[in-house]
Amino acid sequence: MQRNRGGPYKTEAATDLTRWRLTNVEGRQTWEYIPEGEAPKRPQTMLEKHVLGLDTSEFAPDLPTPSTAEEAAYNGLQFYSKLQAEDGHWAGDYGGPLFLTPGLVIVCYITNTPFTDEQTKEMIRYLKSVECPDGGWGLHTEGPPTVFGCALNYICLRLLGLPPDDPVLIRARALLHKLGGATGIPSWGKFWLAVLNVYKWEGIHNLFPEIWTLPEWLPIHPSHMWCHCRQVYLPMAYCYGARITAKETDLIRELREEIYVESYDSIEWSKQRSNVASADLYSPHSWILDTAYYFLDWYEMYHSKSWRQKSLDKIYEHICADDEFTKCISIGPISKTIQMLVRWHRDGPSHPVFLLHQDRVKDYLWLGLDGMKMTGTNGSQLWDTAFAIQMYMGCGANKRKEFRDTLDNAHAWLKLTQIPENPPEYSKFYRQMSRGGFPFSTKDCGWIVADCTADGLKAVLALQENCDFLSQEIPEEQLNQAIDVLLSMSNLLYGYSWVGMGYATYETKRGGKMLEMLNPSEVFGDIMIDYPYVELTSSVIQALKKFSNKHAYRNMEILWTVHLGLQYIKREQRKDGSWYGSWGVCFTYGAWFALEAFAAMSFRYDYNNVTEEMKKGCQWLVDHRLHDGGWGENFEACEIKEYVPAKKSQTVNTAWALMALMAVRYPDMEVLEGGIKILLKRQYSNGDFPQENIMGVFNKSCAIHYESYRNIFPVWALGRFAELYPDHRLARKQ
Ligand code: LAN
Repeated sequence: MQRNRGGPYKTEAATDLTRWRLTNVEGRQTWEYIPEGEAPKRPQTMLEKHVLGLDTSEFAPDLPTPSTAEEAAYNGLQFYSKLQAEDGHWAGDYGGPLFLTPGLVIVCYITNTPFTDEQTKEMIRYLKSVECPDGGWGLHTEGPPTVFGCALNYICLRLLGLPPDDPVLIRARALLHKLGGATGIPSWGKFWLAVLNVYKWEGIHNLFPEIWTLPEWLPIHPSHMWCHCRQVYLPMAYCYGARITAKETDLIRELREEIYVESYDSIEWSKQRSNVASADLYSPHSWILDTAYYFLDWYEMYHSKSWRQKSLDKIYEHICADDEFTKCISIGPISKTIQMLVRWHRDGPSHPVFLLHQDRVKDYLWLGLDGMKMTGTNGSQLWDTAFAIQMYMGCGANKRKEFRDTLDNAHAWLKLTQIPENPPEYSKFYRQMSRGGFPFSTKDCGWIVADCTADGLKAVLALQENCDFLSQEIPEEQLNQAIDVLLSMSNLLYGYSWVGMGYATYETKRGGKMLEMLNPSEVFGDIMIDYPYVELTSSVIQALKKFSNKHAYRNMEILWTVHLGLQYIKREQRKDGSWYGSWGVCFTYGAWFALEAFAAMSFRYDYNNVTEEMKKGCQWLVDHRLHDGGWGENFEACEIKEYVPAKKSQTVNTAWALMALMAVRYPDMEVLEGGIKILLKRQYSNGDFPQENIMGVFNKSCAIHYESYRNIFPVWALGRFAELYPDHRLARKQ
């Protein structure tokens, strides 16, 4: 089935785009529409116009045509400075997954949380914009249609007010029926449909809320799971246990008639529990999981009421804690939405925490080129800003006066975003220490990530070591706290193999790989535990090394950690010399992180100490250039874990490959020239770059869009080339 490629693409606006304003306070991004008739208090900024696809020529006019990498990088930096938000961070679109907005719309429907007319129109526009070429929707914007995507987004549009005879819905319904109808929706979809009262709870395998009351030493206890998995199944189990179900309305009755092939009353619900359409299936149930379900489903028929209540109370306590720690943002969009539903159900619609949940819906709604969508987290603020700063510093921007404010403002924002305190009683809620760490998005969210901490720290160190004009400083003690966090996240103490030690994402690796046999999600891979990853390990190695070059704090431990980290990266290399990238598309992303780790550990071609792994890694990159001299990969590589070339080279993949090769000072200049020429050719005259294929991924199967990547990585690569090879004719004017 056909899929879309690339984007977001600008589509026809559903509202007057000139009336939208984006406010950025301490990283919190909110879009507001100024009602017709009311005069705007300020004109639109460059950032607003840019992300909405309006004319930005008054802010970002054409720049002198660059003929060298240095000039092109300079153009890119000038352009990107104009996109910095007023609070110092860089804001952008973080859409891509297509199973988020429907959940939110369902919860808002049930809890009577209104969207404004303009939000509604722009959400409808979004789903129309990302429809697959033959109709319907997939798991994400570059995926082929699935039952999950079609059923949820069909329902979403109906709840937003589209009539069933709208052409988009006619196409989606036909496709949904062709795929077998909504009975074959994967388990997370079954959950949403049951909550909305268009599917029976009986058609869902037991979500077993009681698991939360089992002893924590049991390997299957949720405290051993990956935090995202744990935090999603937590409120899901509550809804299941309490059977939270929407009140039947006419619309709900209509939906029951629209999304199934058979008549609603004739569906045998208990037979649908494991019914998952083949178009959706990525991780089939293991026989162990099926056996477990057999017993759990049997137990459900006779379950103890008091144990159930005790379990729900415990879950509720955990939900309250997460709401408190994250100011109702939660760790991600799914848990946020379901926790909002639970709080409404248990505490009532006027409870202050539910009201805060309603207010925090805005944080997840981004208005992009193609309409309004719920984003993968409440933004990618820290991640983008940390990389942006490293790009500026990598291009030597601190030497140009004109970028001082940009750098100073970003530094102030980074300072403010470092987490100042641990959540109260954090270990009771299976959290780890976070004081000193950096989150992926904002301080308010507060969930820290290992590589976000590492890259946040790298950015701060780069600024504080090289800019004498900063108006504030992050004191030594706080830098040390970031080191404390990073060392606390090492997997050494958790029995991970001594021959190497990789870093996981938000926490240490707490469970065995065997737990993956219990992955109930059907659509995602590797979600059960927090696995070690090449990218995260590399980021941490780089940060620790950079820190220990100038600071003596915990030096021995750092030495051990980086050594074992590199061993892990070596071990993860595939036979053909490549590294699989888990959070970016795909092998060029892996290669970039892996080779940077070697460089950080001072293994480089010009030091004459290249290892076999490095040679093979570089050779893999050289061998996988496309005919035009650049690099390009398609998202499918992430799913099948094999290299899949894109039709033409992609600037971001090209930049990653170049950064990797330059990091280790790969000596063949012709290879570098080929890539640099591509970047020079693709850049727009105002310093921006074209948006090409989607470059982010999670859990093997879902793509996610990082708007900043197309600006940051090409410019960083161009700047690195100009800094490293100043005498090269492509680098600088001779
Ligand atoms: C992210 C986004 C950032 C990403 C990196 C920092 C790039 C990575 O190096 C570590 C993992 C991390 C933090 C990450 C984890 C999973 C997230 C939060 C996401 C991909 C964004 C969305 C995704 C989340 C799980 C989406 C909700 C879906 C579920 C399956 C729960």
